[in-house]
Amino acid sequence: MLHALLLLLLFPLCNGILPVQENEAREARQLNDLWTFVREPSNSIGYGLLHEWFRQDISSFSNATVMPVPSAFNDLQDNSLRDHVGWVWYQRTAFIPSRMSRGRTYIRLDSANYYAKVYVNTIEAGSHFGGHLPFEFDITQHIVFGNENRITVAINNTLSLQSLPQGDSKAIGYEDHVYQRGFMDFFPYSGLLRPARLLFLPKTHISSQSIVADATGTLTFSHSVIGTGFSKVEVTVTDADGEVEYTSDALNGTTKISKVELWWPRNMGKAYLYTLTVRLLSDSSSPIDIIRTKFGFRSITWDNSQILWNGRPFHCQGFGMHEEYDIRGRAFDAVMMTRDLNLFEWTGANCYRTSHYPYSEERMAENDRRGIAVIVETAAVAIRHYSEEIQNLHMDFIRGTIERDRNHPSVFMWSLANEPSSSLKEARPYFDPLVKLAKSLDPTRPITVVIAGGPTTDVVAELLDVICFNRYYGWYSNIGQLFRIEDDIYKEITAWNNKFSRPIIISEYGAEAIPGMHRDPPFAFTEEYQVEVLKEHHKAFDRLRNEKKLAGEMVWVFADFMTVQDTTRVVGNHKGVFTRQREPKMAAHLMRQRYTEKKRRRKDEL
Ligand code: BDP
Repeated sequence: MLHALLLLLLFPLCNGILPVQENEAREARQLNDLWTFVREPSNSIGYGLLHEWFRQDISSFSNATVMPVPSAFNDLQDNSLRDHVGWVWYQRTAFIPSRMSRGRTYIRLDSANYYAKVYVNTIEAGSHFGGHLPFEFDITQHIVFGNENRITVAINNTLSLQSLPQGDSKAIGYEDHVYQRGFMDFFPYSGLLRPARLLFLPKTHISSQSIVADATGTLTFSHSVIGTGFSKVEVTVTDADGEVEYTSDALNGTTKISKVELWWPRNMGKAYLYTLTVRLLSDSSSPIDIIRTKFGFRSITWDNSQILWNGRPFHCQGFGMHEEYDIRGRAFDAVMMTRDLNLFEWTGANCYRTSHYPYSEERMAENDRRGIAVIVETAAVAIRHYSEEIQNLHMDFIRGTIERDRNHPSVFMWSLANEPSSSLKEARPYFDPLVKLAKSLDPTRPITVVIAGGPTTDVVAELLDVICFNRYYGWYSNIGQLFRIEDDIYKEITAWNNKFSRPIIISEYGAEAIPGMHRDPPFAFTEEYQVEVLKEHHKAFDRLRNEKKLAGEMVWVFADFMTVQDTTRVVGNHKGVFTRQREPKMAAHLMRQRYTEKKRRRKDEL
């Protein structure tokens, strides 16, 4: 009994979704192509549900068209589709061979914004609330093997705006247009935004995995399994050359690897990855299931002013971002992701924040491979009203985010929200349990919230390991007054330092620059003005960094992005140092110069 309790303490129940794998035991079938698409009228009462459209071939409807998956649907047709709020229906068929009946079939959607109901043939397989996170349903029972099967996904993008922690809930939900928005500016792209797949898994299979590997070489792993049809387990750790470093016959375990190669962020060292292979075997040692996961050994710690990566000061220099592009909106696109990350490396940056939602799983794997340090942010932007309902949803999002991304060595911090009203007294009892939940799910990483209060008013800062905030000196405050910026930002960060002894990251600063707009002397909205605003901040940052008062700096924003229509936005937000098409503005060259320059680094930093 005591032994079981000890094991439970060491290896808390392992929940969460596994990344998709194709190997000896697992198959995955892409459902990425053109799906039949039918839109209901904006804010309809849900005709499709009332009339059970999932029972019908909706391609025969007079307004049926097609929609690529993955893609946002908004920018592919007209303005009523662009601004649609309410139900849309996706449908396609998939032939599922008879041999698949030997195992279990799942449908996995990597992201559906925001509420999705999934039907297989005439049966509801499940529903999911909240975008930007994957979900899967076991559909084995609903399938006719050796036959075409109809898959229908009904998506509603209203509900997120009604009650998710995203924007001003009440004001939004009953409006019939995306013009009515919350307090975030990014366009609410909707649809099946990331890959859709059928997974063919063995009847008995591994369903969840947790890996904690630190700079001492200590590795702790745990797994959950669905089904009991296995007799033996084989766990192997191999290094990057395939040399076996460790083996075990248990699903949960802890060990120490000697002479471990550590995982370092770009500019600090090599992003060294090991592979953990887990096999479930039968009595006769034939493989039943197998998964392989790349992971890295590293420790994130922090003191009263700095974040330490494997014990060494890590100064985060990077960007806030959006994972979005022309035409496809916030959909996953391997071409755009590669361009983004290559450009990111070109600037010499070492970290970014997944503002303001978890990014694609493909990108998370690339961060590990490229050595890009990442703050992963939960989809919780600009919460203005605190309620238990929102808090519960927010907890689900935190769980989903941490359970999806916890095994990535590149993730060094969880951001639980962006710019909530953190000076309201209700913010404290709201965030307190969220921080505790995040800590219980992952005691190894610092927790932050990108807070919106000032050093004297904020009630959430006290709960956090690292303080992050966004400031727009020279833009939203005192536009045009470049001469004030250095002093203003220096004084504010010093005030935060004096009040809270902990690392501080300025998670957004910047100014709009309409690409190609120039003026000398610099004038707001020109590329010159953007450069000057950034430079003035850098003067203060260099002083603060030398005084050990600043742990990181992130420009808002990596690239221009689409927003809703607004008097303050000229076809989108133009604070990007790259254009939306990922061409450099003057500011990109400035950032490249800054982030690649070595001489500014303090002696004790790498
Ligand atoms: C910040 C938000 C960010 C906005 C930015 C801006 O965190 O999402 O895009 O302001 O106004 O407050 O450019």
